[in-house]
Amino acid sequence: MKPERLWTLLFALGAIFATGCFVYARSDADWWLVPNVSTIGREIDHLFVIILLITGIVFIGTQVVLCYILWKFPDAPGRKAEYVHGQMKLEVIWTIIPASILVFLALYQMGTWSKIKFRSSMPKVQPVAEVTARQFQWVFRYAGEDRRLHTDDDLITVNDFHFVKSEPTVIHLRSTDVLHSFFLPQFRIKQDAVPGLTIPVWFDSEQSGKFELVCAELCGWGHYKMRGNVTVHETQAEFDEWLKKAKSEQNRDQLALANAANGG
Ligand SMILES: [Cu+2]
Repeated sequence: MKPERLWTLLFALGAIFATGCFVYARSDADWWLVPNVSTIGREIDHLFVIILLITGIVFIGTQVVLCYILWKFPDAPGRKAEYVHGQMKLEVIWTIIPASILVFLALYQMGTWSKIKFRSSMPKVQPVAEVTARQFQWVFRYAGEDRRLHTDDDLITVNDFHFVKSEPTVIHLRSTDVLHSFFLPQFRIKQDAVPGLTIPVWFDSEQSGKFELVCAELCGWGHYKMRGNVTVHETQAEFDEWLKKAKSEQNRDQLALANAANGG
């Protein structure tokens, strides 16, 4: 066998082996398949699968063609490379195909996008909290018993987000310094927090339990620690109970702070 062909064969086998190792090593990692718990997440996962299928077919197709060409046309003594100035027909074809795929994807995802992002499809409910991102934490301001934000009975928590299962939940997202990104992986929600803007974000959960919130926009040296806990309560009563308890703890802490400041 010609050495060029041997190299081609080794290259192809190596690529298959490396892909296999990668898939195997990642098959039980968390980010490989983060389970989805929201209703909208199913539609987003569906879009991901479609895109993965298209890019997967193209990737495998081009690799097969590449290997075939390496195999079929090895170097030979006296063989000169052919100079091709351009091929109008080919270039038109390989411009039109990707362009049509992109147009198809753009049209296909529009329904899902409008459901999540358009203000007109935002559920008509009071925001459960105002979320302020800052270097490097998430500050949550919950409406107290009066269910209105920016009143005296608001509850403030840091990196601790709570809401109720099955109900559409709205937050108002802000940033006080730089760009951050509010990312709830299990809910398939990702929204930039932009200084100067208050952006409503909505989502829901089909499961109660503990999940995580992370910042998905590199925002400075402490970006890696900008994460929070998400608790989805089974019922509104459970949420109210938590709110009441956290509120009394906050009042107690504030009283202790005030006493300390007064020297008592
Ligand atoms: Cu960040």
